[in-house]
Amino acid sequence: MIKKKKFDKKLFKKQLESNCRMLFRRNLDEATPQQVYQAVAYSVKDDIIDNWIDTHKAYEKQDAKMVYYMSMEFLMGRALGNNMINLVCYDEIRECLDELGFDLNIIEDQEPDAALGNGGLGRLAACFLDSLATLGYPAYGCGIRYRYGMFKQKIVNGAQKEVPDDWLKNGNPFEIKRDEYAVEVKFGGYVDVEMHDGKAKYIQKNYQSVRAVPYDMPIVGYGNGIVNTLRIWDAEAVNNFNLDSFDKGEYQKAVEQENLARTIVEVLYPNDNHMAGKELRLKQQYFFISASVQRAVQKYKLLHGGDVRKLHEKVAFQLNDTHPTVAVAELMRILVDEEGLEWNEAWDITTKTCAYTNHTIMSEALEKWPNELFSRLLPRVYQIVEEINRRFILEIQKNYPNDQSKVASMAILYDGQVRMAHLAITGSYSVNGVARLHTDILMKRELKDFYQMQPKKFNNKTNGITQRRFLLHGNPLLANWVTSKIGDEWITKLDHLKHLNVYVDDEKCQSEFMNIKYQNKVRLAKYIKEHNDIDVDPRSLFDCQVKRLHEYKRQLMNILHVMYLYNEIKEHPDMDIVPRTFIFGAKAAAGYHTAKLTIKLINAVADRINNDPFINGKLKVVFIEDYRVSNAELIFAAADLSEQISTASREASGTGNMKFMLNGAPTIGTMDGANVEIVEEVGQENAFIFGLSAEEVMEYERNHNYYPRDVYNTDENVRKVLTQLVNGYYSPEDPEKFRALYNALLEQDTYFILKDFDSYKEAQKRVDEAYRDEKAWARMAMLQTANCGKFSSDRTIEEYVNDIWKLDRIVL
Ligand code: 26W
Repeated sequence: MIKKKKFDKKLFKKQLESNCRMLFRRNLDEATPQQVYQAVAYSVKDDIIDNWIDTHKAYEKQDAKMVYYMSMEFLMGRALGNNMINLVCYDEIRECLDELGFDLNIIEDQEPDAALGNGGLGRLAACFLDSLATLGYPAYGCGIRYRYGMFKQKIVNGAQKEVPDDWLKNGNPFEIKRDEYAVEVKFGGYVDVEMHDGKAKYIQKNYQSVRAVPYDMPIVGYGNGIVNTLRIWDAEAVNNFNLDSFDKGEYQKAVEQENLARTIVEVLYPNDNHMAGKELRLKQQYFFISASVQRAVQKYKLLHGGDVRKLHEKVAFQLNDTHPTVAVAELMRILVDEEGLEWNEAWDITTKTCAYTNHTIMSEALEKWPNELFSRLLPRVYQIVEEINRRFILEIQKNYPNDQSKVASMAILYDGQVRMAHLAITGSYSVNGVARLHTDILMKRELKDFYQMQPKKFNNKTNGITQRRFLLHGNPLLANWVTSKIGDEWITKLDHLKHLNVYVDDEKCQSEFMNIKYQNKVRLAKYIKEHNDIDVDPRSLFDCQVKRLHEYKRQLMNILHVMYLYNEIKEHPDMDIVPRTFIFGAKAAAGYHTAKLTIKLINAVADRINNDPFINGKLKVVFIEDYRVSNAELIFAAADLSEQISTASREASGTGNMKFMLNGAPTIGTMDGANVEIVEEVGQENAFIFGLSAEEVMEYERNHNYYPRDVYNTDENVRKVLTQLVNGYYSPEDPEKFRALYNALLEQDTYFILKDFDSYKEAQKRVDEAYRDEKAWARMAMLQTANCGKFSSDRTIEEYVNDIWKLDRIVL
């Protein structure tokens, strides 16, 4: 099955040498590490290109149905290592480089992460592309080629500072500009109606436009010769006008169009789960959607005799959250205005083409655009949304004749706003959540009325992750060990990991497994020493929480617990406690004050504890700067404990939880998102579960009867750590520094941190006890890896394919 091309080392070295000379006019031995990286990347691209061409030929020949995964975010990370892995020539290339005197790790470190995403949703898109290619399904990722990706995070005096991510500075060896597929995207102006043969034609006039130019990146399938495409759009100015024009109006417009092109793809919005409502963001959305949909329709017509009426038989658009939802209206516009179809027929095609995934129930993440803004920017698309809404309301009224409340809860246009989620649901044949609990909450609560009206649309697709990046590439020691025990089929069939279950009681295997963990901890300790100048003991328990900083994820609860432990050790110097290293990594949205203050608190606590000789190495706190895909791989491999402690009901799924599990770290967590299913796979007794259930949280919220002060009054530990937020214990220079955190906890505690604190503390105590029994712990760690099969994105993709997209595998 695995296609392993005979790797010709001599040829590869020649290619490498020649690429280096061609690109930099230098021989390899004179090249900088960055130049060597570039030369290696171009050589790997040489090895990809034939398969890339052949894959697309095969798609055309077989007239395959294609999914377009529409996403504002693709958090790809680095490409070189991943491409080498999937070409099944990683070891060979490493040997080549060794022989030439280069260290592949150092070469890989020259590549900037492609950080075109914020967090979970963007990384999920990247994992899905890997699985689609590996399973041999025809797919395009469609997104934006942001000039600047997710900002780089610097920690200066304990605070986050955002630095622009100039990821294209040295060029991007893997991308190919496809100027021949450029299309025009129009903004603003007004809509004129002209009559042609008794039929109204709607024409957008006096608009501004940009030229959307696609760049393609190869997505290499694992060992199967398939190469799919991530297509990201850049914006260029249309230059069919004359900048020297003496016509003032023309000149003005020319300048504006130039500006539009320059600004539109400038930067990724660094908000996670928070809608900022910026006009430029809506422009970005329409920009890449209009371009992608135009191109998909063009391509379909080219292959099908110019007739679009069976588009849905060969094309599916998967909308990654509400961000690309304007696709519903854009496809309608193309079918009705440009292809001349009747409304009903166009609507039938559209609603058989679009499918929508919901990734969050956080209300502040729901995208709603003011009608004024939407109609000014997209005048014709807005008219179409109005018509979709008008017809949808008629349908609601037909279903619920005497119930205006249903219109209020489901209409697309409401309260002066366009509700993008409602447009997505109405225009899609499938609506899915990303973990069982999340989908249940959508059906029973958030989208209850939609579910009642169209239950068949709703389905669950529990998220997954790709083992090719998060085990094979990120943890080579463990990957090799697994292969030595059960063979390498797990690389494409993660279920096979279950064969490890027979080894979990074998003491030799246990010590091999834990020895690998130890070596990965040494690797991370080295990284921490280099980047943070902190010495951490690889024999201590590595307790990790790495993810976006958000109140609902409760990094604050974690650090409050560290503060509590510190107090305990101070009070009982002989206290017997397993030495722990608490590792945090998180970016906060630039304008999210509470999140940024939490980062300051973590760093202040770290500073105090790490420099307190009294603590004697029992506690260390590390905040890893600029958490991103590339250093995440090191952290997952080295973790002993995975912190998944969101307020129950809030984390739609989580995917970091799966990455830790794969690498043998048990979870301390709430019954939220995919944690529920992780516990189901690994067993209650092999996880540290605590806290309110989703039901209980929602019950408190319904009844408004949670009073954080009650906890404060009765729990001495809580009182003590809260007081330390406002008495200067961690901020002698400014005792009031953490007042806002204190107030938020005591006045609202929206995320039930105080409520869950004691139960969290008890769960942590259970961890401490469990870790002392080395063999039992080794067993529990191995069980994580062994029972992780379900959480491969390969499984998730098979479900999308079977239930939603109905694709056929391609044979080369
Ligand atoms: C409009 C601003 C905005 C930006 C990003 C709203 C919402 C988002 C994303 C949906 C946030 C996100 O990444 N959600 C995460 O998606 C993951 C993949 O499904 C889940 O595992 C996480 O639980 C969910 O928070």
